[in-house]
Amino acid sequence: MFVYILGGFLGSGKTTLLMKLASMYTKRGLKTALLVNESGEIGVDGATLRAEGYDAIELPDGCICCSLSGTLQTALKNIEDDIDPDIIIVEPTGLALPFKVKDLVINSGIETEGIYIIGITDVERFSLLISKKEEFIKRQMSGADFVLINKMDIAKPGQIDEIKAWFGKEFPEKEIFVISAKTGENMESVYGMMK
Ligand SMILES: Nc1nc2c(ncn2[C@@H]2O[C@H](COP(=O)(O)OP(=O)(O)OP(=O)(O)O)[C@@H](O)[C@H]2O)c(=O)[nH]1
Ligand SMILES: [Mg+2]
Repeated sequence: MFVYILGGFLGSGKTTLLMKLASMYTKRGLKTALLVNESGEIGVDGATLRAEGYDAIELPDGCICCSLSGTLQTALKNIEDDIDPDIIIVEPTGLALPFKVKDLVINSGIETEGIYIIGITDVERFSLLISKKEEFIKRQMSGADFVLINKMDIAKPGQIDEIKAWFGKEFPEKEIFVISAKTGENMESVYGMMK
């Protein structure tokens, strides 16, 4: 079983990406379970995902990297026991720190073959976010195994280069993919990174 954690700020496109990845894995014939931690705003909830035919578990309000850590670990155990999927995709809230979520997965007692963090950022609000919350974004992206710059379909000239430059300075070792989770543009390169 492989676990993927989608780490990215509010509205960066985690749920949109989650749906694309789930569909890709289903096409590959792999059993996929989705674990979402909705923050109580608009968004795709567990019921919607189940209606799409996915095994989806929704965790209630609160953050899985802090107040709901026990709930997360119980949910992972239940997924292993009841669903026994090939892949688990976890979407924490946009305020979660993915490396904390990863530690919780490691300590949950489930047996995994690998746990990966996908960092996701979007062209729409990157500048604003960095001007206001740069330290948080650094911590949020710090554990990412690779990074997606999402919403390329609405990028203005220079925006993608600006984000690449920031990552190049802060995290020169991280591989970056420029994608649109919405239109599917360049998603093949992301699928290529996934087990
Ligand atoms: N243009 C464009 N819009 C996108 C893309 N990906 C996501 N969106 C839109 O951005 C908004 C937020 O996307 P979500 O997938 O819900 O983002 P999220 O990270 O799950 O948001 P939270 O769970 O609320 O933190 C939605 O209106 C999406 O349709 C993209 O590639 N291009
Ligand atoms: Mg979401």
